[in-house]
Amino acid sequence: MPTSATTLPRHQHHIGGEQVAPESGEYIPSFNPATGRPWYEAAAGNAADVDRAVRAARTAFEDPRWRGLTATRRGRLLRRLGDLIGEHAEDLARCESLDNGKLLREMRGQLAVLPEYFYYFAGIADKVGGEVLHTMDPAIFNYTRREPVGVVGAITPWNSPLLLTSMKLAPALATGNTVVVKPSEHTSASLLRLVALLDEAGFPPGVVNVVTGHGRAAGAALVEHPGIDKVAFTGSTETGRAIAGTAGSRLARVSLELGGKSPNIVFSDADARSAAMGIVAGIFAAAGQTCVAGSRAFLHEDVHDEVLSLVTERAAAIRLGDPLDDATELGPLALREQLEKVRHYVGLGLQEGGKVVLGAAEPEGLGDGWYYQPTIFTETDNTMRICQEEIFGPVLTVMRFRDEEEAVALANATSYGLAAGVWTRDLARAHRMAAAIDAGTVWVNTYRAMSPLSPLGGFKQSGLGKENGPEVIHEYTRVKSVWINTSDEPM
Ligand code: TXE
Repeated sequence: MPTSATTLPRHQHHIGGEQVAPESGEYIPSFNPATGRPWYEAAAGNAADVDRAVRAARTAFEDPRWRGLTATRRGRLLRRLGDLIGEHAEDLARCESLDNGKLLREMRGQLAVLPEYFYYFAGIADKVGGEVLHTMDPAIFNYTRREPVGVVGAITPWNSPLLLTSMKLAPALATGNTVVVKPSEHTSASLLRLVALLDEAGFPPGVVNVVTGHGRAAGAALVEHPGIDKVAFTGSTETGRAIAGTAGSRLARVSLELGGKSPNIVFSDADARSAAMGIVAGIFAAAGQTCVAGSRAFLHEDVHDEVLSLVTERAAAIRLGDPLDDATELGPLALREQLEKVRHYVGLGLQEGGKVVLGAAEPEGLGDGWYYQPTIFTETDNTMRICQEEIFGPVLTVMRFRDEEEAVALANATSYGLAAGVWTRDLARAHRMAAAIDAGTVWVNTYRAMSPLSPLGGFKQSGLGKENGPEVIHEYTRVKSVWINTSDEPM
């Protein structure tokens, strides 16, 4: 890894199995959020770099070393990759923690399950097949083939690079596609390490390529490239909408995993303590920088004060600090811009008449890192901007409700529809709520549970298509219908 005059390590693109310097000669510094200081530079990709990567991916897609592999052999490669991720778990966890400030403890937990994503899709690889169908003519033998879509462009954000990219890579590779990944300009390091493991696992060169760089340069060039058959994106709704417009206008496929403003609803019959802990974990894990963050708590009026005080008490005790320290419960925000965004929204919440019962300040004594205290607003109204717009930080708004109908109305009164939590011991109510809430995931008496086995994806402005579970296979395959005349008669 060559170093610059500033002695920062330099990461290159990964194209066709090789490290490739950016055509522009330019690099982007990447910062450690716990110190506010840069720790490496990543290649600043442009359209020429993207074109090179897409060509490499197309060549690999046509290459018999990949195309000629049986699905079972592809599954074996994915299993090997899962094993290698397990063997390098500590290194990968540490790398991502340095890059985006996620707790090392949490990253270790994530790395313990990450191989399962590759194992699950390794198992699915040779179960993806077509169907034999009836037609109106008995002499016709009609069947469908499920084929890879081709070259996939994956664009991923900074909040969980390894996990969110793996959710795309595993199904894309299981079904025989090749991929060009454009990670966030803020967090390229862990993904580049993962891609080195793909080489080690034996994936042919060019099957997965990485072009690092800014969204408006490398990301936009990837979406516009005619050689990209499908774009798989995770990030903000605004960028997702722009990407869908560009990709859609050239009829490329798109799947989008976007923002959220997820409700966490506590009924009076719920276990108050579990619900309170679920609310705290739902919003303060990863400093609120998760797409499924439970940022709006709705508490039934009979338990409002009790649950709020449990939530506030636990949130006030959260230990902020160095994400590498095992005792830390809340690390820094991943980006300076994100810290500024949180400050802005907290100011807005105060202007709008929200009452702060906790936080609303930066902690002292933590150096130059981008830390913010867990913050709780009460006396909020669901129409306030802090209740409607994704803050993506440790900011919870709390509202009260009177009955089930009002809870549903408030929960659904948002442009988003990613996830929701419901806390109740009433089984019938749990099912009624699960049906009534307009969100792609509903958790009952738990929050943030996720698995490669179960589909994830938002409704409304939270996304398009699904990730994970058997559903995702449709996102990465195309169906061909084959008609064979089995008679000697011309038709
Ligand atoms: O996201 P972007 P940003 C939300 C969160 C955050 C806000 C901004 O609220 O505060 O988005 O974060 C690439 N064509 N979420 O600016 O822009 C970009 O380089 C092609 C929530 O980081 O969505 C990066 O790789 N690509 C979300 C990726 O898109 C483009 C997670 C995401 O960046 C592009 C992240 C373009 N025109 C942010 N512009 C969640 N809900 O999980 C940018 N990119």
